[in-house]
Amino acid sequence: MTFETIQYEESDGYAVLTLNRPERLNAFTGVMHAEIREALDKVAANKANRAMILTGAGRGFCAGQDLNDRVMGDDDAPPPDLGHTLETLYNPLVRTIRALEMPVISAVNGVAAGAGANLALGGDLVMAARSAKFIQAFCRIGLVPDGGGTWLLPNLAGRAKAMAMAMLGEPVSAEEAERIGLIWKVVEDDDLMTEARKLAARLATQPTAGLTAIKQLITAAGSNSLDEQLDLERDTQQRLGRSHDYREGVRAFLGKREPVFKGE
Ligand code: LHQ
Repeated sequence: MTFETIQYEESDGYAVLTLNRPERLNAFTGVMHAEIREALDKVAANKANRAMILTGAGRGFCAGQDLNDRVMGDDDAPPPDLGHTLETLYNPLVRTIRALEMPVISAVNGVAAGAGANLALGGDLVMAARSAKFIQAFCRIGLVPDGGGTWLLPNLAGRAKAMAMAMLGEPVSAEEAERIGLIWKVVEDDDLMTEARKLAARLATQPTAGLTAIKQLITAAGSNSLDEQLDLERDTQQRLGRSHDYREGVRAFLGKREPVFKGE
């Protein structure tokens, strides 16, 4: 299937979704939102997909909302309803990616600004090219970080860094992002996609149901007490303990052989 604003491929047990409006640093439009939604439906529908990579074409990852798009309003029109834009486009996107039952790798190839930065940071394993940077550009146009930014930033980097990033809107380098815990790791520019694909292919051989549960529990920890997490761990372990992959993992260990996981 061909798309206008993204590229989509499936191979070796994983999917790659590439934002593809390089002349606009892959800024979001309504069409792009619709195409991403369609691609994410495909990712979820194919059981052969056990990991996903999210990246951008060209020199940018994503510059956030396309400021030329009609949803941002113009001088002659009444003020836009940005809440509606979030409710119908951005929030479902963030929720869908979080709910995807596989690890999502953000491979941040270049600048990630506004909602583009928070889309990247919302991935489960975030890798960035050394030349990439993250910009919470919203404050420059009188807005708050969206795409989950006001939740992600303090959770990942703490209140002090969150405040400075959100209020100053200054670029944070990939190295700084790694240092403050905003992302997992920096890789050399030329190695980014090789590393991301290697990781996705490896994850595609792992116990996907278990990895999905890890994602769910670590997300839940953002708002749960220790007691609630202990209960959740008990219930999840009970379920996973009855799975094929648990049995296979233990048998393979005892048999001193490599496990063959089905993802179930
Ligand atoms: C762009 C954009 C862009 C259009 C670069 N739009 N053309 C969503 C909707 C609902 C509620 C509100 O919130 C949101 C979420 C948001 O994301 S709001 C925040 C939107 N994003 C921004 O404010 C970032 C705007 N972009 C920039 O500040 C810079 O472009 C960055 C720092 C990302 C990159 O700077 P440079 O590397 O110097 O590149 P550039 O500025 O020259 O951009 C290259 C081209 O891309 C350029 O077009 P041109 O025709 O001059 O070559 C830009 O106009 C265009 N572009 N971002 N968001």
